[in-house]
Amino acid sequence: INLADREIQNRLIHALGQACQQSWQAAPIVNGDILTGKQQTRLNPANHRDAIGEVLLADLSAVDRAFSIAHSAAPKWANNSASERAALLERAADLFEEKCTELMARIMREGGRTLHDALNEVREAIDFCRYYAVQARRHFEHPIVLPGITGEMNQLRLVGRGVFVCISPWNFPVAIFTGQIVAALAAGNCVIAKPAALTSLCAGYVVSLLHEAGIPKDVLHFLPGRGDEIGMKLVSDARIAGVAFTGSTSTARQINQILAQGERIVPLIAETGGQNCMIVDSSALPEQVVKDAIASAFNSAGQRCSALRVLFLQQEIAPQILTMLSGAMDELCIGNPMNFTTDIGPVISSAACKELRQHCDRMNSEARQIKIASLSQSHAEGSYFAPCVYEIERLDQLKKEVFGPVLHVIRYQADQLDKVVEDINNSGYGLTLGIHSRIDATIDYITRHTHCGNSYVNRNIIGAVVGSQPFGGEGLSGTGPKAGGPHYLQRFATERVVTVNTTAVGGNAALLS
Ligand code: UN1
Repeated sequence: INLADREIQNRLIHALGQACQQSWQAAPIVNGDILTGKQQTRLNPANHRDAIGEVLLADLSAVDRAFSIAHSAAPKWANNSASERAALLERAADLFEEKCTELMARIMREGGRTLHDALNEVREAIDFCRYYAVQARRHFEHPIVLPGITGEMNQLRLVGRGVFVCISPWNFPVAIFTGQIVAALAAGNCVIAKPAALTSLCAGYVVSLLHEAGIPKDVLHFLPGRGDEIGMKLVSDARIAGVAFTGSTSTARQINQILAQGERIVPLIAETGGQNCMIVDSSALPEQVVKDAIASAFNSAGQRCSALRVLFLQQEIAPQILTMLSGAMDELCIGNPMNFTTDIGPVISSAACKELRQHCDRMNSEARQIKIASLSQSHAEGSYFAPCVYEIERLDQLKKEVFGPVLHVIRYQADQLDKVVEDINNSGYGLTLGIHSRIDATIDYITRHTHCGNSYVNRNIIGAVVGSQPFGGEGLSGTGPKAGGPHYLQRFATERVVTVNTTAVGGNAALLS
């Protein structure tokens, strides 16, 4: 879809307008049965008054039911051929394409994401389906034959582990939710999906499309609810075979602790927060820096774990960059996410606004405010938060990840680059990093010495592309492996080696052929 094309814009507006007329519902689904539960109304974060649908929260008893059905379904699903599972994922991708505007409408109205973000997000979900389908065929369809001594044959097989619990965030309510589930399914696992409470309408629709694509009802279950209730009960269950989690570092820690209790030893695949920095030296191109810093810090209202939080500017170039940055921020269009011209929509909730305000109050007393974008009266009714920039002195003034459109700037002297690198590493996070420089030796030094999962040189630091830029961090930013990368599915599987003595009486040479 080319959004610059007028004709396409008109068709999209029409389709979105129709999709937005509806009131949506999401309910727990176990074995295809739609369950009831406590009802919660979802309001549009762009105005806080538009009731966009109802979510029925899963009862705790649904957890046991989902586990027992998924557990029974697991052996058959794991023994299906990988290409059969891949074909279902490809059918799901086709359905997502067909239902693109319905998905976008939910992402915009429930998640407050802009039209451009919503379209990119649907594309990303489709990419995950197609990419993991290819990876499943490549790594799971045919066992690897390994060398051995004469008279023996060895075969390595990748097999689904059992029941995976997928717990997803609200900031990519369709793409990350879909990506986790389809990876676990492609690797041969059954799935119980727990969406973010704030974006369960998006998630419920995704599950209905996956079922429609042919994912068996006993293989994929859906339990909307609170993390500290349903989420905790799910990860406490003895039948769990693994967890895929994207969200905050503190929740990942909590999940780890719960998993460590009891008899189980199961993997946690966690993608968590970041304290992402961009280092700009005096050889950088100012126009490019400003464009990339703005996109990285403020796109999606800064609500990406990949977003830029701290801009390190070499002293010589700092005044010019800050003047240009401030001017460029005057051009940002903050407003209704449904409009084509909107750059920045609301943040997810008024609670998120409040937390950001608290951070800015602290910054107002201990840092220098460089810029704050202006909001108008029309923003008052939604959870809009004005993008802003503060100059601070040290990275450790930021105690934790600030999940919104707040950018921090730190100046450094030319001879302090190694100290900058050391400080970034000392934050403990290691997700994304930006470098703006035209000096190869500087780029090489930084990329070799920083512990970051994804480094971007002379460009923005968001929007990792499935298959090209596998995404995920290290340290406090996550366990890896990288989503959308060639090693992701393997982590959802267990490896089994079968060795056969082919010279034994009765010879079993055919067994592994
Ligand atoms: C997240 O915000 O949780 O690179 C992940 C990006 C996205 C991933 C963000 N593909 O911005």
